[in-house]
Amino acid sequence: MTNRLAIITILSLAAAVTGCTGDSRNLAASARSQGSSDTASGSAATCPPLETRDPNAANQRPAFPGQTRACGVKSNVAYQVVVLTKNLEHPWAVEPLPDGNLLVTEKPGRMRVVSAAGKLGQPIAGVPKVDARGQGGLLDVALSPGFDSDRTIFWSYSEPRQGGNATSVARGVLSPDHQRLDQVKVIFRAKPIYDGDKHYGSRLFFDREGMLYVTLGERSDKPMRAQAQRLDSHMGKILRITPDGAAPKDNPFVGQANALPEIWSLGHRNIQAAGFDPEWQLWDVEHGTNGGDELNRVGKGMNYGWPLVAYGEEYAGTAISGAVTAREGYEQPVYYWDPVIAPSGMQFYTGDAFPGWKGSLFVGALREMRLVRLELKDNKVTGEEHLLAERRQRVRDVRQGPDGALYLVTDQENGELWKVVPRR
Ligand SMILES: [Ca+2]
Repeated sequence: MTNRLAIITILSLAAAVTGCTGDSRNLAASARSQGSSDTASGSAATCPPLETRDPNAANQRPAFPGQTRACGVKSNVAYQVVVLTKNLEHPWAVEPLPDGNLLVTEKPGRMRVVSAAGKLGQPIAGVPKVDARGQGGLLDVALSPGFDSDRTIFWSYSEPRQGGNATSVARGVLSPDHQRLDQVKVIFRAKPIYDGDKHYGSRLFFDREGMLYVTLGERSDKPMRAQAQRLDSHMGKILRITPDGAAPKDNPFVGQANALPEIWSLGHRNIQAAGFDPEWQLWDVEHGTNGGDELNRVGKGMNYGWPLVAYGEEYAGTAISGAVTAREGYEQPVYYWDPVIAPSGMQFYTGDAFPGWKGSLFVGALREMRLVRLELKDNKVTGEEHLLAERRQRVRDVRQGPDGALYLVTDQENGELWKVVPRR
């Protein structure tokens, strides 16, 4: 109890000293000029960093200035939080619908629509059975690019399989009364099957060609880690498939012997946050081990390192066996968190409701129980701000609605759905 109180006190203090005072643009500009002229490795202490606690992995060094512990910045945006409901059981995803209602998933295996006013709809019929043990369950949901006319949605889940489970993707047509899903079809089944309960990924989102991206974890257990580097496994990958689940011909490993054609990028650990920026550049924020959560700018066919190249250390405090923090041929993260935040859900903000947040990358934090806001410039992180920490809830997903509001769900037995709007 004493330890727990101490931890809460430390976290509260950390939240209280969020950032530094002054103009965030000046701080960011200062960091940029320093970053471009100083290529030596080591600290980029051009301004007070937001993170001041001891790192998890004491001896690791960033590959370039600004790769971790960015300047603390304050957007000074006036917002208020409307709690739409407190009655969701471990919600995993929120997807704003064009009509202002919100489609949400709950990890135990339910999907429902919450009205714009916060009224909880009945569980939608037609969702296939999920394996909800551990980190498994009903995961992400995405709207078809043609949702307005086809009313089709896609969702991911840990599917019970013979001998274990694995992440699958299904699609179905949402009835106009939000009561049921019709024409339900499993379009993709990741392999191999594994008897575990961790690191399923997964986020779903479409590119401008109408291809569906699926992010996957490597199933966490040490014997499974190497799968992230194997092209004959879907684990620890970002995949790109058609809405029917087929591999597009222009995927990077199509035609390569012993390579699965759905793979877009490899060497990922567990991705529960990913998406496109306004210029259609793909990004992910993935769970590392202690001291190794990372933001990546994802390229076609690129290798993000895990478990050979990674920041962080084992949860027991020992080095990750066989891993280094940098190696030729493996992509460096744009940014890493040490200590970790445990990222889930992300959104590049493009709305008009909050002009001061335009261009910001929002990331949900489970362990740190807050919403992380990053400022980026020239593909580097120039500022970090933490919001909503006073609410002390694990943020599982963050999405922008058509109204420019931000919608968040929190990972609890009595999980909440928040709408963040400008303060009147
Ligand atoms: Ca990496």
